[in-house]
Amino acid sequence: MTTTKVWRNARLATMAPRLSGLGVIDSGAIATDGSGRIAYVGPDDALPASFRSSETIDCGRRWITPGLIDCHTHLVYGGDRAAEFEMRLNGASYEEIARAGGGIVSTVKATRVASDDDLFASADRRLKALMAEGVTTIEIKSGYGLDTGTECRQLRTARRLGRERSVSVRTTFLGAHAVPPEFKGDPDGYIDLVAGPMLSAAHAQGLVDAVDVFTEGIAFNPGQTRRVFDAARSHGLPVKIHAEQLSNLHGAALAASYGALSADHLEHLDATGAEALAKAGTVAVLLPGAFYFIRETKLPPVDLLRRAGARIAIATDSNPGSSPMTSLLLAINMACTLFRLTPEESLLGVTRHAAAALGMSADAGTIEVGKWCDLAIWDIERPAELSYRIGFNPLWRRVWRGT
Ligand code: DI6
Ligand code: FE
Repeated sequence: MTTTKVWRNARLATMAPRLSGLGVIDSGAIATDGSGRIAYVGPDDALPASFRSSETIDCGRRWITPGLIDCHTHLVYGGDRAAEFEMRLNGASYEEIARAGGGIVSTVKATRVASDDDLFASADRRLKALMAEGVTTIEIKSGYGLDTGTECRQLRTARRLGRERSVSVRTTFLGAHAVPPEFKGDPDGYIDLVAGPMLSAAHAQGLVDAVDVFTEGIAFNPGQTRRVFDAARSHGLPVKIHAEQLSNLHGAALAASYGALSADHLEHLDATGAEALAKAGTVAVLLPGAFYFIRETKLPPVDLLRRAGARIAIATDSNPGSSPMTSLLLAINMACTLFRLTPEESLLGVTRHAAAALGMSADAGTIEVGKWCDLAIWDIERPAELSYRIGFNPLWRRVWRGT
């Protein structure tokens, strides 16, 4: 239950598009009316009289941003890959490990044998770490089940996190993440299952908000990607893509042609791909944790994306293989240090643009009247501190749907 509440004496980075830059209001107030949504945002001295007797939180001139949004995670899985980490440090590459039957498939085995409660408990610990840094919305993908039952179990666990914790969860079906052992050598046969009965079953249970494909040499080709996207379209579901992570298969442009919400990774994206994203309004999601963890050297073409006018979001890609990361603040620090995003771009990337990558712009991502009252209140002197510090958490209070 939410009640009428007002946060006063704060500096606001509303991220609202009609204000420039961060949408700063220097001496601001925010009120919620009990609906869990924002009823007033603006100058403190213009706070309507009706809110002046509400429960008041004096923010002591702290900064308030929208609650942060992690728009690309694989949070629910069994086991971990610390042993593989060791292997890599002894010389094996990510692709070699994947081809040798390690990589994603080893997490699939661990996920299939994990109980529902184990899946929930391990993901819950990771979720808590993200929430402690002000995350109020998170996307969680399947893709470590690769059979109908386990894919649905992953999505159900993700939805359960959303019911039991104070966070908004969006679930993405990623059946086309890797070819499971029982379809070894028959990726097309596996895509028959994914695009057919598997997606239908997950969707029929109401577990799917979007459909994703890992389009890559070690995963699925553009033709197979199309088949999954066509199936998604027939169910009326929006699509996303893992594209141009290790090579350029022109997956981003393909996804843009389906009006995808986002195309993610993008280290090997070219100018045509960047323009296709901008034109379609498909958000470019950069994942610096994976870039860092697999010691990638090809930088995503940030300048091409800027020049094309594409929106850029940043996420953790939290997963056991390529980005065992549960800090969105570290992700924006890396986006600035490794990818040379500006602090302003990086903050947009975990607020307004991250909301767009989830198709949630009407509810989240900015501090505007009518949106969910999801706030992060920070003990900082300027917003750039959020991407500047490394391993330091300046969160003072977190507000989800007004509480
Ligand atoms: N790209 C990635 O970086 C992760 N998945 C994907 O499609 C890797 C997932 C894993 O290695 O477990
Ligand atoms: Fe991913």
